[in-house]
Amino acid sequence: MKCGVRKVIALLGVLLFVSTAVTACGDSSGSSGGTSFTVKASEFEFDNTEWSVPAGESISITFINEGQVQHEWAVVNLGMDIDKGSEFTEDHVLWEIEKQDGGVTVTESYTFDTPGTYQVICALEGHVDAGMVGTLVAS
Ligand SMILES: [Cu+2]
Repeated sequence: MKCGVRKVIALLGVLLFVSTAVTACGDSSGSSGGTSFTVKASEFEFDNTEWSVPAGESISITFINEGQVQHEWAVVNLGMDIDKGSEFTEDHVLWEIEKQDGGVTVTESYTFDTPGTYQVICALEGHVDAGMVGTLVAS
């Protein structure tokens, strides 16, 4: 009897561990990319934090603002990464999907001619500091 109870507890423990691991995997930011991909924005994160694209090819990016407030997806010029939002000026922007209202979906295309690792931010005030930062690698 006691042994059976212990087995049940052990089994519950394993199930809890597995479900936690699956949830963590589903929630955590991963990577995305290719010649077309989707970025979802919300308060205050992108659904991915890494994107990989082929340099020199037209990339189609669908941006979905799933949040309540405006968000954008701005690619920072090579070598101009910022550490905090207060450093940002429009001169930092190489290209961006401009700010969109909550619930809006747009698709835009851009070609990253120069290979490199680009910082991606939501440049709206406070959003970088809240965590809306990622990396795009063109290679
Ligand atoms: Cu934002």
